[in-house]
Amino acid sequence: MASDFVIQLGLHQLQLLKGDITKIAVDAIVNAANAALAGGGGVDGAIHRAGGPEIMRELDQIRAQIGRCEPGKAVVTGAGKLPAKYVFHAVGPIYRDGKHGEPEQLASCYRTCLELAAERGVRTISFPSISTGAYGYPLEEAAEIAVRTVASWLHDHTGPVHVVKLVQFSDHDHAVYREHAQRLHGAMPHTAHG
Ligand code: AR6
Repeated sequence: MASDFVIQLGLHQLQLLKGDITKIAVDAIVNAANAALAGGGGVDGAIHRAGGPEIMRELDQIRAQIGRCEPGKAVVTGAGKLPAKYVFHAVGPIYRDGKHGEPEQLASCYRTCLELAAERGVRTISFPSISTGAYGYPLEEAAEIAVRTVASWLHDHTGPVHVVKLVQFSDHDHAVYREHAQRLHGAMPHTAHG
């Protein structure tokens, strides 16, 4: 799958792609999970279907140890049959009005997963548009947070994480992300293609 938009940040790349995240080979795939780590619909359902039952078995063990995973945090499993080594199950905020810590929690999902990636020597990582489906986060705001948080983290960190793919499931979502990435490109010292 061709990358539609790339921001080059030194040695690192932020890519925007439209597609099914379960089909894109990376070292780590981020899931948009729930606090119960119980599986569900949307991208969570797609990841468990494609990855197979092994992922839920690992989550059962994690749940037995920690109970819930609070919004803004993430837990790690293997990736089963997915084309990846790890799945990072990040719990996005359920959107209320944006005044209950949702922006901070959403940004924390991206940062936490990037930290988990760096700790594990992950070079390539893909994210879905966390919280913008069932959890109702307005897409424009979520796209701005996703693009800004990842770009700023990449800008500030040297290390193993080289390519971050933000994956949108629809043309409309992709166009919105692209608009925000282009705006950011104008504001940051780097080169972009696409
Ligand atoms: N590849 C990439 N993106 C996808 C895919 C896919 N295969 N399938 C859906 N999306 P959502 P949330 C997009 O609802 O809002 C679950 O039940 C989708 O179009 O999956 O964080 C969990 O268990 C949307 O843009 O996640 C939680 O209970 C984006 O992924 C709850 O939903 C996120 O939508 C989490 O809600």
